[in-house]
Amino acid sequence: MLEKVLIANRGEIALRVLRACKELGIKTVAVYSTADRELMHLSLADETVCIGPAPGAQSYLHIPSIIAAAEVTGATAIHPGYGFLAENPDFAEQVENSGFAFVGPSADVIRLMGDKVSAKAAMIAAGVPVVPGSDGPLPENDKEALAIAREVGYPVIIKASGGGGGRGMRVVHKEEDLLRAAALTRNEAAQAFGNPVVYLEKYLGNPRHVEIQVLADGQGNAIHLGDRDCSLQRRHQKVIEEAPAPYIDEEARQRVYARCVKACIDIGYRGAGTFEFLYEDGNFYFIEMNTRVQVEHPITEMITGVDIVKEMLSIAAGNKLSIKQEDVVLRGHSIECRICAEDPDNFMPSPGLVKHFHAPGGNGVRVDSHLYSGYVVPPNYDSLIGKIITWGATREESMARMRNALDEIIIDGIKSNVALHRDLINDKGFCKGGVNIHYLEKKLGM
Ligand code: MV4
Repeated sequence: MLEKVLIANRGEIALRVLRACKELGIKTVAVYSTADRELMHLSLADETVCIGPAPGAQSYLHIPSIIAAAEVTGATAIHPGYGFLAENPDFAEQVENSGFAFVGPSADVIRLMGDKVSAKAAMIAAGVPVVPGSDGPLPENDKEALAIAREVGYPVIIKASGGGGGRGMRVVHKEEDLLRAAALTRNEAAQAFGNPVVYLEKYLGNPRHVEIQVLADGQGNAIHLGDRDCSLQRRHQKVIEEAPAPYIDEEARQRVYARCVKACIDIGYRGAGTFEFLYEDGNFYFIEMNTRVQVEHPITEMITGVDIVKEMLSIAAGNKLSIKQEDVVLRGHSIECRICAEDPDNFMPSPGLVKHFHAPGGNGVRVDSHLYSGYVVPPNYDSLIGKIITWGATREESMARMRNALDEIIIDGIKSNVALHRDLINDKGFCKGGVNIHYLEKKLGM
């Protein structure tokens, strides 16, 4: 097993990774910015290193500071968590070139998936279903671009190859708008991502966001851990996720699982990964792959019993997968509510002193949070302050437990989205299940 892991992150995921390390007998190094001296996991780590001032660019995103912290503490591996440097191929490369294990895939695979055109090409080659489109960069030649869009059929969507997660996209409803939209998106992409390449897809009007969790050891073994529905979102920020995704065609599901596993082996994937799909009319369409642990990984842990973070650490130590596909049994249903420090009226971040925090509990309730009474949420980072995760034998039972958990939770002193969750868990459409990606924004009147 790994000897000493540096956790290159903060907040709830830093605590989550620290817990997994402690279970495995791995020593831990927690790094923190000057805004984060009060973080919960610092007092639980074997060593701590201040890596710089509050702004992310000077601390959690500053590669030399993190590598230096690993060097001075004698860490043998670095876990990036999610966000920050987790999907930065240059970081993964520098970590490995400095002699540390990177807890994640190779820099080459991160780079391959970070470029959405090359990611899609790799999926097509592996037989993963993708959204029909340009299957490569949209040609700069006007006639060729117009021909592809006409063949695909309007509406289409133009996406930046360097984008992802909802950044750098433009929907085009009619032919006369195509070339202008392509030029605009290229310009914006060159500015934002330093890469003007765009590609084109059929625009799906009412899809659901369904993703598939995988684990691979980079030694020829890969498994899937089922799917999650993350359709309940606002401005590309997920609000509630559940596993498994309700009302999915079982044949299509098993087919796409097998293709994701094959794709992992074909691309030499190592670590935990997520294949993101749009799901519409019984069909899966690949859009992106995430090469990191995800915020919503606990719901998959709840229905599989697999500890994804422990498995990531074991894989990074060079071990083969500890579980085979036949050992993975999907059992029951799990829901996650993301708790954010934000103003319920305008969704603006609402940092400050948490005067009192009480975590919910009971059968099938898990709380992943770094919050405690007296903690001050700093204004510098993402507003996620914790996650409530429930499990039940049925979707209804997991929902009933979430309803209780939301009744029990107390967060005094700062504004939060708890009231929104209390509303959503009783929402008629959500209770029925299977809502699409536009449901929440429509409900909120956006
Ligand atoms: C799409 C789409 C419809 N058609 N692609 C947004 C995030 C990025 N990962 C992909 N996104 C979308 N791609 C085609 N061909 C609609 C979205 C989309 C979306 C996808 C998943 C979750 C939430 C979303 C919200 C708005 C748009």
